[in-house]
Amino acid sequence: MSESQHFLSLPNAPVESADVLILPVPYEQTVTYKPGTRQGAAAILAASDQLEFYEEDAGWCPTEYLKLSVLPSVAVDFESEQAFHDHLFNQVKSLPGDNLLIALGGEHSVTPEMVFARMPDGGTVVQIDAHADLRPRYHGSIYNHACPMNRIRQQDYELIQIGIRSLHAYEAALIADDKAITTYFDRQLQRQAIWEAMIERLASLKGPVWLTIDMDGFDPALITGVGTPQPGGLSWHQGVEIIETLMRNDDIELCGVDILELVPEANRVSDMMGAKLVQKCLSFWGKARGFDKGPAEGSQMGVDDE
Ligand SMILES: [Mn+2]
Repeated sequence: MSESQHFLSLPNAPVESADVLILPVPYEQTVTYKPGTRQGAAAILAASDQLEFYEEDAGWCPTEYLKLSVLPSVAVDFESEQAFHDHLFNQVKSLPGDNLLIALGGEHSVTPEMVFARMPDGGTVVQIDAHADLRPRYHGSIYNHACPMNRIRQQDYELIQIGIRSLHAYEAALIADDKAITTYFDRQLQRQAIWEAMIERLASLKGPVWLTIDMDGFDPALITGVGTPQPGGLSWHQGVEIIETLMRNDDIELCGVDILELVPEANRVSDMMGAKLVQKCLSFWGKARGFDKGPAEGSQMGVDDE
């Protein structure tokens, strides 16, 4: 029994009427290097206490209009990896649609079941990550956190990878062969023309889309709190530009976002970055969908704003 959790310390709206669902998935079973990602979701929610209601990029207070609900954490103690993943699928499948789902990890192995549950008719997965995560198995398991994008490709979703800078030769060959995978390697993105082409690709996407953010996609000088850090990576502003581009694209149906692989650290910088990523998502998403012109009945109404 976990006590209830909150975003921005706001009261949780009823699930059925919430515009934004935040789902903690504190699963850590297959990590290979630095442990602690099971604490990631709780740390992001704790850090969110320190955010302002006002979101400075879109220039509004999203929670004046958006109703948020932080759901109970997904149960993670099961006899097998498969049993957990089946449970996760059913749990996500049972949620109402027509809202923004933001899942907080936990390790990267949790993405496929959420995509399968929330985006059953196919679509595009946009992945921010240092690692390709395209291994067919790792340490004997298809559920390892090195494998989720392979599982997603097996179900025929298109894949756009951003920031990749660590991969097996097998994964490099797969990327070269598979026309449904577009990989923007980290080093290439240092060239402005390639960065702009990537942003243009995101701006012109259509149909169902899932955004998966492995926090190690960012520069570890910016966010040290990840399980498998790699030098290089996205800057904060590059990350925000990617999120803004996707959230403002009206031609896509955004089926969900996940923010994963955070390993909280004592300095709390990484935790705050996770919290602020959540805020950017709901701000750009809400503004692009005209919530600011609707009734001011969001979660912060009636709450002391000091
Ligand atoms: Mn990953």
